[in-house]
Amino acid sequence: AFFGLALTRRVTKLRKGFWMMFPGAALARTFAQLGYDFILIDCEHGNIDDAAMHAAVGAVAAEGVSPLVRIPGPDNVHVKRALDSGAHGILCPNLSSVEEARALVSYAKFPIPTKTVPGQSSDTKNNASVISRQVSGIRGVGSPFAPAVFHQSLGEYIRTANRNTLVAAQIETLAGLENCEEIAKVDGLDMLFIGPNDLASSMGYPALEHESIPEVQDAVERVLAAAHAAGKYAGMFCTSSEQVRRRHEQGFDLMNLGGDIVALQAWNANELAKIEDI
Ligand code: 3PY
Repeated sequence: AFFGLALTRRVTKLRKGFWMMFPGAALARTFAQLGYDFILIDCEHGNIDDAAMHAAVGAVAAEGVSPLVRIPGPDNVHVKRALDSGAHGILCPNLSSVEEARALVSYAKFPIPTKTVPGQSSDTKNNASVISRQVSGIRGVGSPFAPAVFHQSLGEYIRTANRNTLVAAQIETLAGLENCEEIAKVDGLDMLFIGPNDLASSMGYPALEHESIPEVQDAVERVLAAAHAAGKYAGMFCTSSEQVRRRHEQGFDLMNLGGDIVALQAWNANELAKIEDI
């Protein structure tokens, strides 16, 4: 089990996934059928707009796989749009401070009722205690799409979404690194996910060389330790099965095995090289 996080009735673990930057429900469904636990739909750097995000989220969830959305930035509107599409979780890039982490969580969580409905006993379906141990936030009510993706009524979705949706923050700036221990402790934040290219960049190194820079690898260890010390998950961006295995053995909880564009380029480069003479 993925630290006991019940994302849906069918999905009980998130371990390895695939990174999607191209739009398309058919593409999303194809990736979801390959045996991954999650598909990350990248709305930060990917070519995926709002409508394409909705299509991909629905297609992935229908296969019993968790759709996670990387939002463009730490913005209430982005969090709302992603969760309203039915995403099982959000990944926020460039998170650098405790204040940003608290704000992110509040955008992702429905307000927890503090009062009961007049005339209803406290154990009715509106019972606030169902989610009282969860973090309260300012997420707006309204989407009919997320409940449909979760096969729930709107009321049921509102009562359970706070604990069924994952909130993950990318640590990929020097400031985020410096604050990672405190960020990890923020209630309602489930995961620190390392963006190694941006992290290396922010530390003054060439982005793509991160694997061979000891200072960056020390930073990776620091973020991993910070997440686990706070009882949270640690995620790592990977581009090969070797990296996924190494990061898994290092203790990371969630990794992606590269993504669509990388896979397409690699297959084409490999196959094309074999017919260079033609
Ligand atoms: C990074 O490596 O910086 C990422 O955010 C992954 O795309």
